[in-house]
Amino acid sequence: MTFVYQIYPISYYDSNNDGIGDLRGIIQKIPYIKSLGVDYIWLTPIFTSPMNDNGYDIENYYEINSMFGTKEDLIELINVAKKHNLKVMLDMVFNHTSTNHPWFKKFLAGDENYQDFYITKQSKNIPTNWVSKFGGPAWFEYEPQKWYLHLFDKTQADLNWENPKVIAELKKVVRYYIDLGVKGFRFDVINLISKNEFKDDFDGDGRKYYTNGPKVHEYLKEIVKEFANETDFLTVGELSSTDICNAQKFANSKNDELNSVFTFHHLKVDYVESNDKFIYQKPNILLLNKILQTWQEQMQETNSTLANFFNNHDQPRSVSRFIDEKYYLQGSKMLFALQSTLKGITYIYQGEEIGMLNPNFEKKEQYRDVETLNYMNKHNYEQATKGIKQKSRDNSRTPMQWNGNKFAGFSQNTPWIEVASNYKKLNVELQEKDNNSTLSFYRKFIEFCNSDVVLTNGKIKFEPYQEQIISFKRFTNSSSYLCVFSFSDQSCDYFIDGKVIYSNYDIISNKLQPYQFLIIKK
Ligand code: TEU
Ligand code: CA
Repeated sequence: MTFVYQIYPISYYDSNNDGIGDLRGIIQKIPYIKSLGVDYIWLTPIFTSPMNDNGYDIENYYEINSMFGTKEDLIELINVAKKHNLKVMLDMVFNHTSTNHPWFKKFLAGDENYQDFYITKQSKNIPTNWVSKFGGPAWFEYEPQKWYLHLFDKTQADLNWENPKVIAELKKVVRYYIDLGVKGFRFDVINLISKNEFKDDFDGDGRKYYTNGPKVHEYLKEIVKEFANETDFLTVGELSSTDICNAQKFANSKNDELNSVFTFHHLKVDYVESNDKFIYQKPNILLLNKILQTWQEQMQETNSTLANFFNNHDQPRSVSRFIDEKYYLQGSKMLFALQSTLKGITYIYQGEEIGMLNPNFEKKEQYRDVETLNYMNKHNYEQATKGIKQKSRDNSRTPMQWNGNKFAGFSQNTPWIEVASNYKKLNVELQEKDNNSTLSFYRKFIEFCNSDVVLTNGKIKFEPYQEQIISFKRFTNSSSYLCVFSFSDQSCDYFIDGKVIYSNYDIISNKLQPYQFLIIKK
């Protein structure tokens, strides 16, 4: 099996005590990362950037942001990782660049070579009624009656992939990093790159016109040619609001597109009713089961690979989201067992391996994320607090909790975002000493999965849903497991038919304990 560890560098480990995590900090932690048993590390963007969207607004693809370090630091990181048998993946943000990028500046200055680099329109009124993913209109009027498209922040201008020069430039970027020794890429919102119908959306926010556009697979295949012959190479595409049919193509087994894909339907189970993620809602487990089943079984049919995850830098902490925090120890183990026994590649987001929780920020001033700040500007904070606390992207961006010292051992100086106040109880150092901790469980479970043929190669088939219980079979021709996951905070009756080979509880009875999981050999 393949396990990938995602690092959000700004919050991982600060080696020079300026309050900002950096590449040399990651280098120091490589032995720790390797001790988890993972195969790859994925770093979210580390390139020069004004940091309006924490690096997803890239100013220069070839330069390392000085707050993170230098090109030499990156090379050293790749080499140290390699010595530990770890491969490094970088994050390629190719749907847009920062408006500070020289291409954009040349475009604005009227340079002929750059007039077709971005998606621009001339019109008296706003070209379409599309809504930016961070709120507000998706077009910016940079000169009277001239507009550029920005599906995200207004400082993130959408590139025009219709222009072959853009594709040629982006191919150079991937080549440059492959030559440095990088062994994979994560492609940011890669299914949004093809846009050709610029129409008003009367019953939506415009996504139907720019998601999985007509040339998206053609464009991607062109980029992928650049690393078709690389070995041990792993790519994952982030797919925004995708359908299964397109996801199957992106992650097909011919390897002419991507090796795997992230989709988000399973993490919208706590905002289906309102369609506004900042309105507080409890997750709907019935729906979670249905989405996991549909995606797992249908991707399997075409031999397409899913990237399985419950956490990343855009999502609240999964334990706070799905588990009553009273049971965080058992719950964190159950969630990891679920995501690793599904078929596909398992992604672990920093801090998840110690069961980090949402920080529960009380004050407006504690938040940093552009999406959250935009939302706060438009809504009454007192009324929206509960939802913001539950869903803000800052929930996962607080510093990694290394130990019980000041600032959780992340830095000796005030970090760029506050440390969650629970760090004295919840940190790596304590969990290293505890054989029953979430951290110890992650290590053991990864080893177990890697050594198990059924989990590595077996097929998957879901069982009928029972109140708060998700279960499925993993099986080969010769063996079969029933994997059972309780999302209930109560114990409930459950008849075990077979031998339990793994659980997060010592108690095995005819009752499932709160958040118990079982792997049962038939
Ligand atoms: O995210 C894309 C995306 O659509 C979301 O996960 C996004 O955070 C969410 O819709 C907001 O509600 C990617 C990156 O992971 C994210 O950090 C960037 O902000 C975004 O692209 C723009 O590059
Ligand atoms: Ca630093």
